[in-house]
Amino acid sequence: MKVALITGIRGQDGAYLSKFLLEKGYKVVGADRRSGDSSNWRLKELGIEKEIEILYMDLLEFDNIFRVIQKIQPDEVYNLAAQSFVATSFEQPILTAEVDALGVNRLLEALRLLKPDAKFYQASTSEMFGKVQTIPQNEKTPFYPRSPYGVSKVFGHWITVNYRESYNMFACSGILFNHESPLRGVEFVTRKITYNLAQIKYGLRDKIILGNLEAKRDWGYAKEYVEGMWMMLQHNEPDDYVLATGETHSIKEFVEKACSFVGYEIEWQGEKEHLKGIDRKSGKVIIETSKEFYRPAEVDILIGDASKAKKVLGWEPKTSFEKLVEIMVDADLRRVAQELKK
Ligand code: NAP
Ligand code: F7E
Repeated sequence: MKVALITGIRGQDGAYLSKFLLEKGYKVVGADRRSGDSSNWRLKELGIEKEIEILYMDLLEFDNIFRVIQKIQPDEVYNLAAQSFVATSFEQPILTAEVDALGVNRLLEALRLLKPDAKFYQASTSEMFGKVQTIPQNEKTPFYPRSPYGVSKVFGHWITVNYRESYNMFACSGILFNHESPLRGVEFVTRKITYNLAQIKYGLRDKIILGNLEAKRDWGYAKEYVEGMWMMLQHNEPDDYVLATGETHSIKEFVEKACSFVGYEIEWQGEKEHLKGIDRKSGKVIIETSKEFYRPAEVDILIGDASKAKKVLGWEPKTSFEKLVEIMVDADLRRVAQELKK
């Protein structure tokens, strides 16, 4: 039985990847930093909470990482742990760098010393492209990060490449574009929209206040992206791959589509931080914007070219933008209805 260690086990991707690897017959060990929230809601929703061994491991603490690797001797390590919220990285740039940059180095160093033949996956990100230098972006596009998060992830990416080239380790960096799902944290814009819309639908809220609605993202379905992570580690050579859909949509489009699934037709009035989204039938203001949710530097557009992953790994996304929005809206309508029954 292969042993996989997943850091960030309680995050969106950690949950989907765990389920996928359990179905493949892996023993899954989850590294949990032991934060205040011990609800494990994602693992519970997927019905796998009891099938995973959870060990405490924080990417900030080298000795802790060292002991965990020594104890479990993993065959594959998926480093999904991160301070992953871009907005917070402007408030906590040093913590973000400690976890998202040096944390990767700590983990790689422990593996080099204790289990150099383990296969390693680093969760890199399209945020590294930031102020994009080409459209679309692929593995050869130069990085121009626009946040402390993006800058830290560039270090994480290059240190992964460096350990591969210096020590011949099987280390891969997956440059994943935004991937969403019903398990996405509510601080991220897609889930913020779908969850709050469901609350509006059930009369628990009046409106949603958002930031920059003009930004464009390449949004895929997280469940499919974790399969791509695993495929990278099964290939005979370690390498770096972009995973993306090749389509881009603005936040505004996401709002319009999500609203249409709950029966609202949005008409926009005003501009930028004075923009309002009004339901045509009822005349109710559903969306407002505020400077509070704008970032000091924005990533305006992302659109990925995943043709290498398709050609070499046989990976390609299957779920359309429209379907993804529908899946998320449906899940939140169900959740809010259940919350009301309690
Ligand atoms: P997520 O839901 O925010 O999960 C991140 C996890 O990292 C959380 O479980 C968190 O623990 C854990 N963590 C934070 N600080 C830690 C530390 N010091 N030590 C150990 N664990 C720590 O993120 P996700 O969406 O699943 O993304 C997974 C990874 O892919 C992240 O590295 C993210 O940066 C990267 N990524 C995500 C996307 C995307 O669109 N989702 C795209 C590209 C790359 P708690 O549960 O205790 O908070
Ligand atoms: O923002 C705009 C915001 O926070 C998307 C992480 O998984 O993907 C994610 O990072 C866009 C930005 O995701 C609100 O300004 C408008 O332009 O959902 P987000 P992100 O910053 O793209 C990448 C690939 C990662 O690697 C990250 O870990 O939406 N936006 N209004 C808003 N964003 C938020 N959060 N909240 C708003 O109210």
